[in-house]
Amino acid sequence: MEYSTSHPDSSLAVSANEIRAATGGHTLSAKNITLSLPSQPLRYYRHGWQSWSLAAWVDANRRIQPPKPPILHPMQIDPLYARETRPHGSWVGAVELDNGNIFLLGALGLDAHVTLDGSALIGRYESGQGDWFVGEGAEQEIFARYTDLLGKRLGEKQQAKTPRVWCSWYSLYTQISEERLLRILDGLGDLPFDVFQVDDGWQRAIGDWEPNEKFPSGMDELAAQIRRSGRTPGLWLAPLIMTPSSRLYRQHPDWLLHDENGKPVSAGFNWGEPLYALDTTHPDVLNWLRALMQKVRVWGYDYVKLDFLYAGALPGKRHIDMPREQAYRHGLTIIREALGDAYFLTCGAPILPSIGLCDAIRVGPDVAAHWDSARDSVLLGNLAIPSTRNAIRTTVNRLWLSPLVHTDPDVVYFRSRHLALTEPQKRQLQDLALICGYKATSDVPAWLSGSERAALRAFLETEPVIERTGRYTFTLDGRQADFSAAAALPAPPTPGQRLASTALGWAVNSRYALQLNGWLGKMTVKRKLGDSK
Ligand code: 9PG
Repeated sequence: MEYSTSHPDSSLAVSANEIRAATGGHTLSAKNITLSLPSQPLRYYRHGWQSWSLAAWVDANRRIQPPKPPILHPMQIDPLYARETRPHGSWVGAVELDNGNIFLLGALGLDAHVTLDGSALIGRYESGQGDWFVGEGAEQEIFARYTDLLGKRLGEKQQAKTPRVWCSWYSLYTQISEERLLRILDGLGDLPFDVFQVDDGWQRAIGDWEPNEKFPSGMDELAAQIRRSGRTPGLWLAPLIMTPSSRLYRQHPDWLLHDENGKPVSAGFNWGEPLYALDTTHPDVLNWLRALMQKVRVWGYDYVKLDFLYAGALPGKRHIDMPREQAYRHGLTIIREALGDAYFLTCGAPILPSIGLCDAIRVGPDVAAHWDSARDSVLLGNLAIPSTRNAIRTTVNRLWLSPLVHTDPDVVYFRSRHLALTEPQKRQLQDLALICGYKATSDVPAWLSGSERAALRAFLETEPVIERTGRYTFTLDGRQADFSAAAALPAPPTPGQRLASTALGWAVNSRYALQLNGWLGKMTVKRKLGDSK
């Protein structure tokens, strides 16, 4: 079957079932689809699998090596495609045609991948056949057409408003305690935050979602205190993973996702331990998840951030055999039901399978107190590692999702204390949050000067008129914002750097290197907290 674009000398060959006309293009049903483009395109839009995975326009001639170290692959990319160096991405791919149009191939179902091979754009469903949208047009319009169709299949957001959130992670990291959080809650005074969100550090272990000794009054009492201050209590959990030090791991080894050989599937490495995934097709796991979500609601948390969710969609052998993203979506459906009307933010989440079942998705990697690290981005080639530039790059390339779901760009900074960002860098991050309409910070009130606190208040109160003037350019109440420099990829490594890269990649690919790195990070946070109660 032939599919023609408006391009003067192109006819794109498609082998597929029935092609139906849709606004801006066509839809068709196929397991595999190959579109022959009129010529090899210059740039390719690659869309990473989950929140933290890179989304960017890349030079189509550039082979992007998998990020290092490989031990982190399950938590940063779709591990199934770790060896793919052709331009590729999850569910959707797009190219720039030489008439200035964008040509887009996007899956309308789960478990799909798009790859560019020379001048052929290839789409593939992992299991069975599924629907595709193929279209050509101006960039914003063609992505909007794809988004419309996705919304019809997967559902759209239900909550109208995004809350303004104070989140504990990007100042205190795991060094939280009931006492410290209550002091901060008090220090926020009348700053207009809707939600006070407790992040990682309250739990006994990853898997044991009970308060540890730093929360002696219990999580319900903390929620009540937050509520008394006039804010909505928020809580972080990572319900689809567990670590070997948890009781859950010892008690329910059969709940883990296993590979074909019966070995537990790696979900990455964090907190100094390997991570394992729960099998969301196991009835006992689903009952446990339902009860956990209900418990969190009974404690009093009405804003819930669920993290490391990709684990539910990793490749593996499941209790009930079903495609991996469908298995994840099945688990998420039960979670959503149990959460009732709570505001539900997904993080570390495979993007398409989360749409329609949550209120917000984190659409980039974590911000950090620094802009960019040459070690991480050039030597390790890792653009999913926490850094403010990495967060901006991927978020700005995922704004097309905003009609479907609230897009969380991660927190912004107003402090200058304990921060290695310049004023323009901080401003870029703040502007992106205004564009997303999602406002959050972790700044500790005691770290803010009077003028910084005033700037934070103004940010929380403002709702500027946003206009998009280009791929990376916007105006906010007439003021220009340009993310082009942040969105660009770092230059490829020089021959000398490639050598260093190999050595470093090898050196950090071990639990000991990651444990050392984690320990150093913890010491830095402790030092910062030591001089500011
Ligand atoms: C809590 C944090 C915060 C944060 C989340 C998530 O690739 N990585 O090694 C990696 C580790 C942690 C991480 C993101 C990536 O952070 O995004 O907001 O909740 O967990 O532990």
